[in-house]
Amino acid sequence: MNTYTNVKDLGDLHRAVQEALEVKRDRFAYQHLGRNKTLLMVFFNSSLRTRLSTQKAGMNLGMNTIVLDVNQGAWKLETERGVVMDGDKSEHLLEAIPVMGSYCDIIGVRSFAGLKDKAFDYEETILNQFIRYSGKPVFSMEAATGHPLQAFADLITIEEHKRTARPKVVMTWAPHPRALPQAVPNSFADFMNEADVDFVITHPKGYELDERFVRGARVEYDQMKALEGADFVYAKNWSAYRDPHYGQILSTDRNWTVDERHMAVTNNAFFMHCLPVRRNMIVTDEVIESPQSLVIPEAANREISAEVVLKRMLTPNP
Ligand code: AN0
Ligand code: CP
Repeated sequence: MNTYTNVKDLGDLHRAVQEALEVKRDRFAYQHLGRNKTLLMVFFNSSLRTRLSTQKAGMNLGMNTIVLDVNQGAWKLETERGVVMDGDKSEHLLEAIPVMGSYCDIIGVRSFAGLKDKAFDYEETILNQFIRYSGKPVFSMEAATGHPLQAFADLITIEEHKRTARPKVVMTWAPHPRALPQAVPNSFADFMNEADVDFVITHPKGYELDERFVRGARVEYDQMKALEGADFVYAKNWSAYRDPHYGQILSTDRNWTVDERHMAVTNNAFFMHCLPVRRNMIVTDEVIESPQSLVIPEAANREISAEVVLKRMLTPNP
């Protein structure tokens, strides 16, 4: 595996989940694979889970890891080509990337959508430059349009907890005070569309996601109706995708905050969120603290999804 940016890079998804469950049973079984190999994790944005779980996954595989926080101590990087660099940016990404590539064997990149220039974001300009110029296998640690390590961990969590062969999974928009990217809901939709689940998306009008991720999924604008009979409730905020409102907040309606009233119409559903979560905006204290809440095991599975991806990148001719 040379890149990991979306669900297709995993190939057979059922096999990938089985591999994840096998890795989880003995996460040190492949320690020899990463011997004398270096993982570089490059962060343009903050992180708790991705930073810790991916580093832990690398350690499980015997790798050495280096973490670079681009905004703390590195030179300020220009990302656009053709710019006269007479401002505060001292270095161009086009030099920085091959230099970073020369010090490592695998690179993970976190680079959120700026939410200002939709074409720049949706062309995955920064992630693709890493793929093109680093000379090394590259994986997304949440880039502009996707967060595939998260969605893979979410799928593993659903597989571990499902009570029926084909559970109903509802992804619901919920309010948030700041404009957030569409990466997490895009990837979750991408994975659910490939998985054996009954997948429904619910959000206020205006929050329609990119069709390339939604594909044939059912979109239901009545949140309560969407949640009826759900086995899993996956909450997430995102900003508008469609023009002319790209990156904007169109609603802060707290009726969409997942509370006990919402959970009551479900099939005693499990509650999921990728974290970090703002309590009593996205979900109430009662729901996130309830026995049905999977947010902690879901975050723990980030170690497993990262380990499968690194293991595949380390395996010669898989
Ligand atoms: C980010 C997002 O919504 O994409 C990261 C989630 C994993 N969340 C925030 O910035 C709060
Ligand atoms: N879910 C997730 O990616 O969390 P972090 O932003 O803390 O890495």
